[in-house]
Amino acid sequence: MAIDPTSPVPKYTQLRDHLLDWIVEAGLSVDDPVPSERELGSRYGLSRMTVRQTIDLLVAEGKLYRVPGKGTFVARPKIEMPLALTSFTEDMRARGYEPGARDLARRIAPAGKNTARMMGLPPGSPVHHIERLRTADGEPMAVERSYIPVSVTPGLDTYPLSGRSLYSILEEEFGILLDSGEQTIEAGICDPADAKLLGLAHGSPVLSMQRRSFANGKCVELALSTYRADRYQLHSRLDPRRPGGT
Ligand code: 16G
Repeated sequence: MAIDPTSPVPKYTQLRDHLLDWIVEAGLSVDDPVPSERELGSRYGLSRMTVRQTIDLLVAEGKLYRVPGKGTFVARPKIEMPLALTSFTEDMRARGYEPGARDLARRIAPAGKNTARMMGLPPGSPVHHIERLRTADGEPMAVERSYIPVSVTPGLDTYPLSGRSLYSILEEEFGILLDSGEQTIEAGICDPADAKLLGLAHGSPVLSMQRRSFANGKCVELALSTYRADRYQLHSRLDPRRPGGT
């Protein structure tokens, strides 16, 4: 396997593809070390800078991770984001992780114009703002910012959320069963504050989610969330093509 210097494909991209193939061929599994940058440089006849660029890319993609002073290792496969109205707690438990939440902020404030419009509320209606850092086995995975109308959940601010699922409180304490929802997912760059919370390098890629959840036609939650792009990916089944392609 060699790098083709005449190819229009940049050398660091060629090395990325070689390395990914090699990891499979060599039968490496999660947490196994990959060769050092120096070794890869001499193996492929590439400069240390090019090798570093490739490793940086694979780390940002969530395929490898670095441990300072120890080396670079094969990362766990990404979590497939469910395209369903599941709660973080349910989803993590179903995958065998222990879900967690750290309260970052909680307050009641009047809904701004945009929030009110998106939630179908009169502007200025009181809404709960709930900001949480979500963790799986203690590892930060996402920052979630939820807006919930006080009118449907009076007193929600008195329930601790650290050890409890928000959706189960809605169900058990307020009798609210979310029955429909919609979600927009965009690629984004982590802002410095969220990067710190999520343990990411500045400028790391993230998935920005905007979810509206409804019960009986009423919007109960507007959630603006930042998920680590190195730990999450989207997967969806595709509808079959219709004859004629329309
Ligand atoms: C999911 C939802 C979030 C909701 C949370 C409740 C997204 C992408 N996800 O993470 O809106 O607040 O579940 O989880 O928006 P909980 O019941 O574990 O607190």
